[in-house]
Amino acid sequence: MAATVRGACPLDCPDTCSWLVTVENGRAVSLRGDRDHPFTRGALCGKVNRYLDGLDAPDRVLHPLRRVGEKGEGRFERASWEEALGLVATGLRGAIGRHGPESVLPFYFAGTMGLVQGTVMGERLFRALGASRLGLTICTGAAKAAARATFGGYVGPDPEDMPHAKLVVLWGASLLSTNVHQWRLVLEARERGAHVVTIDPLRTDTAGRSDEHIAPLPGTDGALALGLMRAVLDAGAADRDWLERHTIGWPELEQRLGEWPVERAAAVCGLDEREVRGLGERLAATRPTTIRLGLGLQRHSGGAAAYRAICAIPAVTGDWRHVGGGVVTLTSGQLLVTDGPAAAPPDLSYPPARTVNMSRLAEALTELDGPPVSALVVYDSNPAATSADQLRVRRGLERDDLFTVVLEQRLTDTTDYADVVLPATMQPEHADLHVAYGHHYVAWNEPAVAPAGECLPNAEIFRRLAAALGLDHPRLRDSDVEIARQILDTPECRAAGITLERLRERGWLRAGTIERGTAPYADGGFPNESGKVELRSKGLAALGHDPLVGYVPPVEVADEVLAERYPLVLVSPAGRFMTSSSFGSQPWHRAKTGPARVHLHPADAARRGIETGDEVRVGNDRGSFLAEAVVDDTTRPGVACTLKAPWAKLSPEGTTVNATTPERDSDLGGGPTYHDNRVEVEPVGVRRAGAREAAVAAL
Ligand SMILES: Nc1nc2c(c(=O)[nH]1)N[C@H]1C(S)=C(S)[C@@H](COP(=O)(O)OP(=O)(O)OC[C@H]3O[C@@H](n4cnc5c(=O)[nH]c(N)nc54)[C@H](O)[C@@H]3O)O[C@H]1N2
Ligand SMILES: Nc1nc2c(c(=O)[nH]1)N[C@H]1C(S)=C(S)[C@@H](COP(=O)(O)OP(=O)(O)OC[C@H]3O[C@@H](n4cnc5c(=O)[nH]c(N)nc54)[C@H](O)[C@@H]3O)O[C@H]1N2
Ligand SMILES: [Mo]
Repeated sequence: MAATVRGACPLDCPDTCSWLVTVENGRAVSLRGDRDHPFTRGALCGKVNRYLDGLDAPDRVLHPLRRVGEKGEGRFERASWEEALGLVATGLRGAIGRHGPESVLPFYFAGTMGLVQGTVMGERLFRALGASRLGLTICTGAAKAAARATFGGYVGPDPEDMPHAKLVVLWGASLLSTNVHQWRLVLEARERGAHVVTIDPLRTDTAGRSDEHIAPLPGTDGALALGLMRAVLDAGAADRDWLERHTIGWPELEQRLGEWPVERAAAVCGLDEREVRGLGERLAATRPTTIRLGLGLQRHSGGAAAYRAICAIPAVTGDWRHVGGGVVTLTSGQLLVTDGPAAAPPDLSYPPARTVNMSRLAEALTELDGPPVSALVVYDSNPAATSADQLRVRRGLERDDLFTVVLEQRLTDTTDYADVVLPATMQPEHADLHVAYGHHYVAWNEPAVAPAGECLPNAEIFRRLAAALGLDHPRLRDSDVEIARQILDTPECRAAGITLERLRERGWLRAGTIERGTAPYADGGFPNESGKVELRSKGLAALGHDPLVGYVPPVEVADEVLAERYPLVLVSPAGRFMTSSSFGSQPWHRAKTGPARVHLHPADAARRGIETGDEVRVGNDRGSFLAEAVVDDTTRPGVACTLKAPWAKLSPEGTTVNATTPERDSDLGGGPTYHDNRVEVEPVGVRRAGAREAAVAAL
C-alpha cells in the first residue's frame, strides 16, 4: 500500500518547498513538490528531485562511531549509543573541568533549516551547559547588521508582489541557482512590461537571461548605489516628500551624493559611465521598482556599507509607496512564527557566556584563549569544507587537545576530524517546523519513514546528551511535537489560526506579517524605533562607524600591491546542483557539477597560456587548489570564478577554493568575505582533450 506524507525541503534556500513523499512498504520511493503551495507550486529544483538518493547512500552514517585513526583520516569503529554518549559526556565534562563551560563551542548552521532539529533543542542544551554562544554570521552577517542599522530589521515587499514591478533589479542574486521559484515571478513581471537588470560581476545564467547585465568589479556595489542615487537626483526625480517624512539623514546624504558624480562611481566600479547613467535614469523614471538584493555582494569587506547603500535607493525613488516597490533580501522577520522564545525559554535559566564568531573558526580553534576551545560539537554544518581559510581550520581540527563531536548524516570532510560521530536522521525520518526566508509561508514536515540504521533526530540526540550530562530540566526533555507547539503558542499565531493541527492537515500556511498586494511601508512603519529609513544611524555612530550611507572599499580587490602578486579576484558563489557542500558526495549531483572549474576571461587566460580544459593551480599565500580552466565570457578581465563548496576529500590534493579564501570580517556584523579574495592562476601542464564540450557553467 502506498501512502503520501506531507513534508518540506529542509535545505538552506529561500524557497522552502512543500513536498509529498510517497511511501511503499516502509520505504520512501518518490518525492514531488506540492502543487497547492502558492510560491513553489509543485516544482522541486533539480538537486532536490534527487534528495532521496541520499537516504541509503553508501556514505550515510548509520551507527555511532568512535575514532581509531589519526584526526583527519576518518577511520572509525562502531560504538553503541550508550558508549558514544558516554564518550561525549566524558569529553565535554573533561573540557569543562579543565577550562570551564565556555571552552565548549557548539558549531552549527542551516544544514537543516528546521526550527526543532536545527535550532531550538541545540540552543537549549548548550545554553544550559554554559557553553560559548555561536555568532551565526557565516551567511548574512553583513546583511543583517546593515538591515538593522537602516530599517531595524529585514523588510521588503512580498516577493509574490514582484509582478507589479515595471523595473526588476536582481542585485548580487543568482536566482536561477539559488531562488529558482522567484524566477517565475520575474518572468511574470517581464510579461507585464518590466525591464529586468542583473548586477553581478559574473555573467551567471540569471544575468544572461536578463534584459540587461551590469558587471561591476567585485566589492564596489556601494559606489554603484551612490552613483545611481546621484543620477536619480540629477534627473530631478528624488521623492523629496517621502524622504522628508520617512527618512532620517537625507540632507546629509544629499550632500554626500554631491561627491559622487556618476563618472566617479563608474570609475570605481570599472563600468562605462553610460551604463550607470542609463540605469540611474531608468530608476528615476520607473515606478514601481523591485530590487531583489542577494547575499553575494555582502560577502565582502565593505559588504554591509554596500548593502545599506542599496537599501537607501527605494527611499530616494519613493518606491516604498507602491505595491511591489522597495528592496527585499530575506523575508525572515516578516513572519509570525519565530524560534527565538522557544530556543531560550524563560524557565530555563542559563549563565551568561561569550559569543564566538563562526566566521572566524580558524582563529577560534588556533588562537582563541581565555578559555581556549577544548570541545567542539558540530551539527548541521560541514566547516572543514565551507569555512574560510581551510588549511588553518584543519590545523585547529587536528589539535590533540581538542575533543570533537560531529552529528551528521554522512561521512563528510568534518567527520574525518571527529572523535565521535553521531548518526543523524534525514528529513523524511523526523518531524520539523519550517519558516522560509524567500516567501511568507511556514511548513510542517511529518516523518514519513523510520530512521535508517540507528540514526536519531538532532533533538533526540540532544535530549539524550542532556540526560548523560545530568541536566534534567523539563525543557531539555520536550518532544519534537511539544517544541513545535511551544513555537506556535503565541497570540499572533493563535489570531492567525496557525496551529500544528492545520499545518499537519495542509502542509503549509501563510504566516506573513504583511499583506500580499499592499505597500506595507508606504507610510513608514519600519521596525526600528523611529519607524523611518535611517540613512544616518545613531546606532552606527555609537559603534564608531560612519553613520551615513556611504562607500567602504573592498580590501583585497582594492589592494594594488597585492594585485601584483595575485592579479585575479576570485568570486566563489553557489552552484546549481549543490547547497553549499550538501549533496557534494552524491553521484548524480557530482556528475552534474563536474570537477572544480575556474572560469577565466580570454584576455587573462591568453596572458597565462591557458586554454579550456587545462588543469590549473589557483592559489595565494593562504593555500591553493587544482581546477579545470574554462575560458569564456562568464567573468570580466581581472576576475575569476569557481563554485563555493566542493568536498575537500573528493578534490585533487584534498583542498578546495576555501583553502584560498580569507578569514577577515566584513565592515559590520562580523560576516565573512569569501569574494574579497585575490589569487593567481597557473597552468600545471595537463591538458584534457574534449574538456571544452564538458565545460558547462553550473552557475
Ligand atoms: N543551488 C543552490 N542554492 C542555494 C545555495 C547553493 O549553494 N546552491 N546556497 C544557499 C545559501 S547558503 C545561500 S546564502 C543562498 C545564496 O544565494 P545568493 O543570494 O544568490 O548568493 P550567492 O550565490 O552567494 O551570490 C549571488 C551572486 O552574487 C554575485 N556576487 C559576488 N560578489 C559580488 C559583488 O561584489 N557584487 C555583486 N553585485 N554581485 C556579487 C555572485 O557572482 C553570485 O552570482 O543560496 C542558497 N541556495
Ligand atoms: N567559498 C565560499 N564558501 C562559502 C560560501 C561562499 O559564498 N563561498 N558561502 C557560505 C554560506 S552562505 C554558507 S550558509 C555556508 C554553509 O556551510 P555549512 O553550514 O557547512 O552548510 P552545508 O555545506 O550545507 O553543510 C550542512 C551539513 O549539515 C548536514 N545536515 C543536514 N541536515 C542535518 C540534520 O538534520 N542533522 C545533522 N546533524 N546534520 C544535518 C548535511 O549532511 C551537511 O553535511 O557556506 C559558506 N561557504
Ligand atoms: Mo548561506
